[in-house]
Amino acid sequence: MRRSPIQSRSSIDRGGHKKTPRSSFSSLKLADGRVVPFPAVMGVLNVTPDSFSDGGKYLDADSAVEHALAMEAAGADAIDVGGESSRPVGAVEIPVEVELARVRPVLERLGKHLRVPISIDTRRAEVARVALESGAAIINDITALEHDREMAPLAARTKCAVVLMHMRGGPANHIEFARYHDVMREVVEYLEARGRFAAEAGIARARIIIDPGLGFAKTAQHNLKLLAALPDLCALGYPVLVGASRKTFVRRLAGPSQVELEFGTAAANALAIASGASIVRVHDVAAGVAVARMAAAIAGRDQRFRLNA
Ligand code: PMM
Repeated sequence: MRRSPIQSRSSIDRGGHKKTPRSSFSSLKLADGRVVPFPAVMGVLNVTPDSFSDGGKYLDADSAVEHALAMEAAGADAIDVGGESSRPVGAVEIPVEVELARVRPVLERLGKHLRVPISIDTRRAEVARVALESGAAIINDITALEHDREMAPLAARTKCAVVLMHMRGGPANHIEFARYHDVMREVVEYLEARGRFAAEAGIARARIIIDPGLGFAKTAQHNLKLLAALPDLCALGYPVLVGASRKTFVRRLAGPSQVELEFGTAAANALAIASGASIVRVHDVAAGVAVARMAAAIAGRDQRFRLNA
């Protein structure tokens, strides 16, 4: 019988304890020579009127750029700019021109002012192309290069890094597709296949990042199972990005107040890093950096945060 990728990779030590597989990557090396050390904190900059947690706050370019610079000063290792909302209920599909009009002025200015890499959160090659021309180095594609067939060749040609996220359906209707026989197995198998697709399209393996897509066609139970199964995802051999920040399942479990949401996010991120995640995508960068430092040190992944003892 053919063994599944999960079975064949699960690592049980002699005492029968499950070991956390270590990612073989300690950093993301970008084609321009910049290095993003892991665990890394990616700050979210949504330039949308309706994103779930920060919709409407950074619509004008001045406040968006100011916020990006503040996140960099707070220790963000990358800034993820998005112009299309994917909130679980009520997201509106927008034409590419609208997405471009939102992100272009922000990207042009960030390209000149930001030292840390810019990531563009888009599923459209046209938007990604404009972002890369403005200096972006990472394409964060919530459809794992499926939505736009030009995306993979663009990424291969420009040698940028890519985030391949698991989702079903589209940004506006994904929650209708939150049905699985075995969510962990299905997500792992999907991301393994998309990683292979990206590599075959010519994207360097070391610049492929995978993401279980918490909240995208997932119920709270699905998200919890995926977080618990992160070591199996890490065992695929790609850096893993986790986006738990302020998502609905955190709101439901930890509570809706600002403090509850931030602590709930912190708990998810700490456990994700302890389980091998390489990048956490967050709204509150200062909190994310503190969590990354602490969790990395406890998990023995403290390459940047070593104490001088
Ligand atoms: N979540 C959102 C948007 N983009 N990209 C990746 N790779 N992973 C995520 O989990 C993710 C994403 C939605 O959250 P937001 O509206 O708070 O940005």
